[in-house]
Amino acid sequence: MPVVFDYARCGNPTRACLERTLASMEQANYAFACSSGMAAHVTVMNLLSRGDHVLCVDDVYGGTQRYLRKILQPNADIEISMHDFSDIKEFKKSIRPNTKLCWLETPTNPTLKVFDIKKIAEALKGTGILLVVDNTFATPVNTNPLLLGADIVSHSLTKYVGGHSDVIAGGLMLNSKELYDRLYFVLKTMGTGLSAFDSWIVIRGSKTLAVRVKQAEKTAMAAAKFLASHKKVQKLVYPGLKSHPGYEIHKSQSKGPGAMISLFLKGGLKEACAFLENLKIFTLAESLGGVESLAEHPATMTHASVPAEQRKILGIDDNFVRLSVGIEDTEDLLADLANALSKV
Ligand code: P1T
Repeated sequence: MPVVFDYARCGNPTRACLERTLASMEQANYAFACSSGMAAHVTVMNLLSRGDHVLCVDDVYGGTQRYLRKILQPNADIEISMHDFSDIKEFKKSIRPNTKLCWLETPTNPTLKVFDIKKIAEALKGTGILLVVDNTFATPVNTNPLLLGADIVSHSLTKYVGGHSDVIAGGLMLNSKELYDRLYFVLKTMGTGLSAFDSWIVIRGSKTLAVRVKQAEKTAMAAAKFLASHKKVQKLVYPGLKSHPGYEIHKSQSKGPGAMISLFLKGGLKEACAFLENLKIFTLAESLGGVESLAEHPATMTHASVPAEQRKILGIDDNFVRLSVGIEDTEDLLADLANALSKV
């Protein structure tokens, strides 16, 4: 973090204060506060050169995929491949001689797949490939990927850390001074750093992060249990339930299950729309991690830009609704879900 503030694009005292907070949250030596989660991603991706390869997990935020597929690949001649990282032998096979960056989300957006950060980091040891973990869904309250071997942690601070859906911001946390210097050069040159005012908003939100996450998680667990056995639900995915295939892995690397739920209704688009239209407390909107509960339809909203065949493979179908559980009264939220389901 700069100690001399000569021009606010390069650094400002309020951003520096947030960066110290972010570093401590992830037990990192260094942090950057960026103008959005995507700005944080772009800052990291600018470490790449023409001909490099990015090994990306197959289920990531739609905007991340759009950037990789529609900008980085065609414009910068960067190779992209997307894989399920569950099988470490297969994972190792997907590494190419020109792989420079491995991009991981866990749990993933939107299908909540869980991957073993430690095993992936071990597989990359000695290769020089940077492991970046987008920790937005897990939050620093529950998971600290740097402690598990990641090189860089990325956050959309717009979500849980900001926490009030009133700011767009991103964060990067890391330990290496050499990497810090390279990233700082990109950030100051491209102007991907966060403004002083937005830094202040994120600092304010960060103070209640832990209590918000724990309250939301309590309701999310109750909601997941309720939904899992509901007759109108085809499948319920939540890392806190033993039915989740990554339950044990998640438990081993995370202090809590988080407050995101993937809900697959019986039926298709008609049923999903009826459910979404009848929710009263959950607001139909993109984004997540705020104090207010949100519901969205990944196939037509956050992940509409993911190619249809990839959506099919991942199960991002018309009957899929993503829930971000907020901190409203638990009983009220459960009643809202029950009422909306009764209208399907
Ligand atoms: O919106 P922004 O602050 O730029 O963050 C991008 C981003 C990065 N990483 C993850 C895991 C994300 O979920 C996001 C943004 N996601 C949404 C807006 C959404 O509704 O999923």
